[in-house]
Amino acid sequence: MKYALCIAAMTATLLLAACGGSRDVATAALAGDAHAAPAPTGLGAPVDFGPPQGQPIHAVLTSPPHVPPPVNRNYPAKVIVDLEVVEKEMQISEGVSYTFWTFGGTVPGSFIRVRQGDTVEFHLKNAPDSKMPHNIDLHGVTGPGGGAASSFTAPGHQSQFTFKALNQGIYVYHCATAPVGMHIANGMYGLILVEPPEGLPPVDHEYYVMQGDFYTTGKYREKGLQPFDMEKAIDEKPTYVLFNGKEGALTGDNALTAKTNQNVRLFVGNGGPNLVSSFHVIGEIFDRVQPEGGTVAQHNVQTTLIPAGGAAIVEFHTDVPGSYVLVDHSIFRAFNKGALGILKVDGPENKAIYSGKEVDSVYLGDRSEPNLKAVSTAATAHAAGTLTKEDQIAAGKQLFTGTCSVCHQANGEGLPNVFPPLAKSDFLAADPKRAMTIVTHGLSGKVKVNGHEYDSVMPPMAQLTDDEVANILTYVINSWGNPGGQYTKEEVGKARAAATPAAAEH
Ligand code: HEC
Ligand SMILES: [Cu+2]
Repeated sequence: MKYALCIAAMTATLLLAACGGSRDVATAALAGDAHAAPAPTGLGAPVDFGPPQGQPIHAVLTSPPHVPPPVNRNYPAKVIVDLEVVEKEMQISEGVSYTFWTFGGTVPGSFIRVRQGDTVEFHLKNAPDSKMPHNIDLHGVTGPGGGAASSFTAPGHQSQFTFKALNQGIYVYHCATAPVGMHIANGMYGLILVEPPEGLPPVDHEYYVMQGDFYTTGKYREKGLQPFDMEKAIDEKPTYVLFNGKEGALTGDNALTAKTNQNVRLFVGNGGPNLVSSFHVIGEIFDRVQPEGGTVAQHNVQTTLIPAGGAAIVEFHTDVPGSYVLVDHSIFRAFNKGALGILKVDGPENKAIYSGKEVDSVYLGDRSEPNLKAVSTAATAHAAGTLTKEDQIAAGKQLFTGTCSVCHQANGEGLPNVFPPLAKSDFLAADPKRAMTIVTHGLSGKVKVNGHEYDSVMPPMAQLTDDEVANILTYVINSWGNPGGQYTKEEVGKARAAATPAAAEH
């Protein structure tokens, strides 16, 4: 019938080609090409791996950055996955909390690992204290909605559906309950690995890293419980771009680890909801990448694109010890929105490959620190009305590191002819209040500090909140032989609002 229609329409050569083309594909599939050995590429009906064998197996689920062990099986099994949706308040940044919606209590959700051909019996539970219904759409599922319609689950209920893992690969799963964007923005995504029948080649470390963009009503690092901002989400203007749902989830004490001379495999997903990730590890070259989670591998890759709702398998060998920085190379996201993690490689130097000299502290600043405890202490004290000068100095010191120290140096001495000193600065002492305008609006033009002239530009530190600026300046004015004093959040707010750039003629 279709063929007859084609002939009837066969007035243009183009159409003829189109009809003939589609028929070739159909014939090839019917002729049984697809029933040969599992083909990594090409169209056609899937290989029938046969019914599940042996006893049902309960899937091992892991929290990020951990990955369950290889399935290590040479037959298809029935695998039971038990996943609970939990809505909970967690830290998104030091001193900043957010009500996340999670698969398994973490962002990203629990990592699921099965083998191609497995029959997966999926149990989705929604905790009784949830406020919202949720469901799950697994990109590794063949079937309408990837399981979404069959898994719609009200608070205090559970649903069950079964699917056969027909295609191997690394797949994103996510909640698909309306408003879908909001459920994803709140952290409802994770990864499921469908191993090829023969498994993946063994490596020394496997890690689970997933990027996501987050939208809060407050600014980046604004303290307290921050609600979701729908307008920012629609405008695709995230407040945070993060690996594993929290600023610092992969830095300091939480850094990923490896030794030199090891093979590392990262399963890197991107939950979105909006941004595409330019995933890069500073100082490493990916020896092998399976872009988009597909079967064809790329080699010698510097940066790999990970679409929202996509994932990649990234592998490299470690040669030189040191800290390797995972970033979204859309780089403001890394240094100003949180998309930054560390892989710490320990072992003997390899001078033949790399000579040495670490510049971590300056490059990463406070983002390589395990935490900003003093900062949240000060925020809590401020909220309670008990903030002391000592709290401010302690918090200011933390914030100074990495924000101001990048230029003015950790000891406040600056760099000759480039960055003026803050230590014993006569310019600062002459008018301490002016410093609030300098930090909030920047400074340019000629300035004379301690007898030396500087003619450069300090950009406005607009990412800092009023209380952060007050804390930093209170620290500065009480350090390195400066005259002492105190700044308040309110004063900084006024200086910011005055909106006239600092005059520099001195
Ligand atoms: C990107 C580099 C850079 C960063 C980051 C930076 N500054 Fe500056 N800062 C400068 C430069 C350059 C000048 C001099 C500008 C000029 O020549 O007009 C300056 C001048 C100043 C001055 C007046 C001159 C002096 O030495 O007393 C103060 C005060 C100051 N900065 C404080 C800060 C504080 C506090 C921070 C952190 C919140 C900070 N700066 C972050 C580059 C920077
Ligand atoms: Cu949901």
